[in-house]
Amino acid sequence: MRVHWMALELGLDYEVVPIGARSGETHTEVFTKLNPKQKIPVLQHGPIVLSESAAIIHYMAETFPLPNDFFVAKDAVGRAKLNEWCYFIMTELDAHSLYLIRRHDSLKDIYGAEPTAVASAEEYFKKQIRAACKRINNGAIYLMENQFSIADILLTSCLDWAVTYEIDLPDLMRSYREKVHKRPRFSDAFAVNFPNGIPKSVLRSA
Ligand SMILES: N[C@@H](CCC(=O)N[C@@H](CS)C(=O)NCC(=O)O)C(=O)O
Repeated sequence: MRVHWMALELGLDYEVVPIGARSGETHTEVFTKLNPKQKIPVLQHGPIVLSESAAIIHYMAETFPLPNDFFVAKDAVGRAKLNEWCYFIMTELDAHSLYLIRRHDSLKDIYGAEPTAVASAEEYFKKQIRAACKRINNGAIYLMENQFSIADILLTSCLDWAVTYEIDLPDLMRSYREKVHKRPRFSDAFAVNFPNGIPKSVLRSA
């Protein structure tokens, strides 16, 4: 979703090669050569092959011309502030919290059920999201000087993910998410990434 959204924001003409997670398609010889971690997404751009959604969209932001409403860091401080958001979202919200819930709840048949860790990850997510609210300007639409950036793609995708897990969001995050969803390329990316709606395997177990 993150990579499609960024590609569409940039107006790129790109080829989609659908590879299903846990379908065996990430384990073929050809795919494993591209990404030995056997994970999607993967971007191929000429000789460049990249995995990790955050690294991919960061590369795209630095490689292709950005539309006028995109945030462009003017100096090291601007770049550091953007990185601060991106690392926070990818570690505290994505990897430590949501992905733990994914592995040990939605995918518990593969990774094992860990209800205590899942409950603790949900609380941790809520704590960190409340902390993040303190860094969002009330009234601003976007995270970086109120201009759209890769940090908004990462945060919105984590908020969407939390909502599919029925995690309550603070009002500020709810309205932030609603405003970012109004970007036309968001719905376009959703349609490309989830042509049949959100798959059941993404949902939390009952
Ligand atoms: N940190 C990685 C996570 C990628 C990831 O977990 N991808 C999942 C699908 S969303 C996957 O490839 N799962 C396949 C598997 O675990 O076999 C990123 O942000 O790109």
